[in-house]
Amino acid sequence: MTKIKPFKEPIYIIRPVLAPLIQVYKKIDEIWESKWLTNHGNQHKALETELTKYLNVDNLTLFCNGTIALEIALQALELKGEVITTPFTFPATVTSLFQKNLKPIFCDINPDDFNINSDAIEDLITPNTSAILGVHVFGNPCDVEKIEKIAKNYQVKVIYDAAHCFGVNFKNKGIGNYGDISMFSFHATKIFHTIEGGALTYNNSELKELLYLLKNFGYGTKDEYEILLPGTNGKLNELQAAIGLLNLQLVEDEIKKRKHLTQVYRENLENVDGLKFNVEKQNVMYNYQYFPLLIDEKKSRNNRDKVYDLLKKYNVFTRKYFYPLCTDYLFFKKDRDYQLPIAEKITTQILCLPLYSGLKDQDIIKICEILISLIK
Ligand code: T4K
Repeated sequence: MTKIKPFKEPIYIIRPVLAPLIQVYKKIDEIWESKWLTNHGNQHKALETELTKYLNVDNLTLFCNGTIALEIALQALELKGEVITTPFTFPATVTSLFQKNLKPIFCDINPDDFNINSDAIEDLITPNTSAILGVHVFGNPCDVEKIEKIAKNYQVKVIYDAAHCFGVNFKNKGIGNYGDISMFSFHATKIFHTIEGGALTYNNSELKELLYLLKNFGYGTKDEYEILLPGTNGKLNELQAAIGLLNLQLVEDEIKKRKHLTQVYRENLENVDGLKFNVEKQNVMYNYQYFPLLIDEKKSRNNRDKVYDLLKKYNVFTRKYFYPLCTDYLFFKKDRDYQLPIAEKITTQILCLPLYSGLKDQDIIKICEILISLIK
């Protein structure tokens, strides 16, 4: 330990955005008054409308969380066989494939943005491939244009896990416009949240009715006793939708503050040998959901795992998103020799530092000082 004193209170990777309680009480009042708690009530309708506008998309359907939303997306597109995806993601991306009896085929990632390497996708396509499932990791858009070309050529679908991407734009278009379907997560740890929640965005408006059926037990809208499809319960309730409406008013400010704090991190860490963070790309409007960096074990006094443990002694709780790789899950049986050198390297070096609007410049500067003392 160096002479730097630990933080008095724990600093977590993220703290949820919290709307003023007085506004929350007002919303609860409204909901109580309406006696309508779930099953697509007024709050739900209003949130769907507002989010469609905010995310700049044609169609949007709300869900109880991002994982269920993704599973339903796979079902709605009637995918079969193999889906090409990334091993560098949160378990939900890949477990949703297992849930829908789809076989994940893992593609390596780019060293600079940690997204699926679009140049390596074609080699993995077989007659059994039905889709490409890309993840816009940490809010960095995948190579959407190349992926679209490949998908057209091979007649496969494209789904994006945009869990980290609320408010991200690429070439002046909301990121949810790319691919056949995109999934957003509204978990409490996300820049915009409904405590738990999620959404699918899509260009084909014909999907709307199907998605509604699938998230509502398969109940038809015409005959209330008719079950048309093997659906599930994927509904977002009125309280969650109301929290979303309140949080939507806070999101711009949250992004602005995080952008500033990200700048403070960058200024304090940019010349530290052994640390690397990704460069912002042109044509992208970021949301600053996370601040990921790589720790090069050859240049640092401590490797990533050691740094992660030592930071805890200073009351700084970072996260190794994403470690382990999905190919290392206990239940995953490798039936082929995957070549994933970049993903294997990145997963041992990645560390996401605390980033949320409640942090002050001095907090970030102190985190940087501690970090540098552990690296040099
Ligand atoms: N795809 C991707 C690429 C994803 O990253 C995710 C979720 C999904 C799909 C699935 O979407 P959802 O089904 O969740 O909508 C967290 C989130 O739970 C998870 O939603 C998120 N990705 C993932 C990257 O992060 P954990 O296991 O790291 O969360 P947890 O509970 O350890 O929280 C992290 C820190 O946040 C805590 O140390 C303290 C703070 N925290 C957390 C909560 C829940 C709070 O201050 N207050 C809170 O209420 O997964």
